[in-house]
Amino acid sequence: MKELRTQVAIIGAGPAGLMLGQLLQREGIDSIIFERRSREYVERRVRAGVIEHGIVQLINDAGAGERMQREGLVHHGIELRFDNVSHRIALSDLADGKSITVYGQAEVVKDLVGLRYGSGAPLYFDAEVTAIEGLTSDEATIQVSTPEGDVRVSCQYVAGCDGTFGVASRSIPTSELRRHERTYPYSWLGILAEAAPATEELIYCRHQNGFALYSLRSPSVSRLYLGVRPDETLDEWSDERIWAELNVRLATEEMPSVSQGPIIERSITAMRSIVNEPMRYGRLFLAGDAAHIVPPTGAKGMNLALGDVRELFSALVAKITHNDDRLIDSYSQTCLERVWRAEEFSYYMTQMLHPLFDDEFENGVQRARLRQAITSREASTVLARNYVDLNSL
Ligand code: FAS
Ligand code: PHB
Repeated sequence: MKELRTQVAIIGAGPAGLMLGQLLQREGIDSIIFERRSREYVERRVRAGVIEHGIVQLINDAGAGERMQREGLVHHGIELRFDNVSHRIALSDLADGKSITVYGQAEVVKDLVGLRYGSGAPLYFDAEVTAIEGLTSDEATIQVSTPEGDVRVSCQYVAGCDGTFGVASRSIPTSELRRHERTYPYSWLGILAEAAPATEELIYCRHQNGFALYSLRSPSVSRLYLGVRPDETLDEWSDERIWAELNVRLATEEMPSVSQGPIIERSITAMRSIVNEPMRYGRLFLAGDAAHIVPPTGAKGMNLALGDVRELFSALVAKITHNDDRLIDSYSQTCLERVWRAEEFSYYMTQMLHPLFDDEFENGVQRARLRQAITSREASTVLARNYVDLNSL
């Protein structure tokens, strides 16, 4: 069996693992990234689309923002739409001039993969981590299965950036790990379409038929979502049915229909909230979806992941370079305070915008929340500050 040694072994080449590798590399700290999927698969995966103000700064500070600055779309507001009427939330006016940038997660991943390869730092695709040992010993080891054979890696620390239900969170003894979970009674059907968006800003819509979101990726590519029942499958949704339902839910007098075009990607994603506590066990640190899941209504998934990485990077530098344990000892608690704030905001946005078909009381509460969000300056300010920069609050 091949043997490798590094300071930090990173499991997963999603935004969290790649960003951590980029930051450590710039600091001169050795790391190796292992990703079980292929490069093509990881770079093609369509997921998040909105980057918070502070996370845009992090990406730029990490030297990974050149294309994002060129191609990303800076937005200063979003729309809340219900009863076929739109209400703008002036994000920047309400949140000290801060803005969001619309730039697909797949583009962030491509940029970080390119930087990793350009630096020559090790990044292995088709390399699945199958076991993690020695987390409470003098050094940890991970086992990796690759097409060329198995690899054993000795390291000082393991960064579990392997998403939900990955080997990292499973390596924390069940006596130590507490998992908190909420599953919502709906899923999101998402499409990517070659169609110039009919809107300048994102539209979050609550319609009696269900939720809809009008987002975008570029001036010629739209990203749209429909709330659907959790048991629905893609083969129940023809292109015609998708477009017809998007038009019904999003139509207003000013925008009677969405722009249509060839659908180039489609998926259905379950809506869940998950928090794993603690986010550290010995030499193992969880970051990103390995530690938490949020329903995408608050656009927090990737932002939360990169917020964890910002914290983990500082903690590892303090320990490895200055032998200072304080930040690694407080890592889990520091992150979890921010994680629960993101869970609360995502829960608030999700509950407010997804009508229930058998609970008129809940629907009444949702409508009251929506009306407060657009009529009360205090409520819209809290929404704007959470939406535009929660990870920096
Ligand atoms: P990721 O899941 O991105 O990356 C983990 C990586 O680890 C994966 O590439 C996986 O292959 C790899 N891995 C797993 N086990 C491994 C092993 N044993 N060995 C090696 N590698 C391993 N967020 C939003 O804000 N907006 C959205 O619209 C949105 N849509 C989403 C749609 C879907 C279908 C999913 C699943 C998530 C979505 N999210 C969305 C959330 C998403 O953006 C995540 O928050 C983000 O990918 C988190 O990044 P990571 O923590 O790096 O995890
Ligand atoms: C997206 O563009 O994919 C997107 C935007 C905002 C969300 C979720 C997804 O809340």
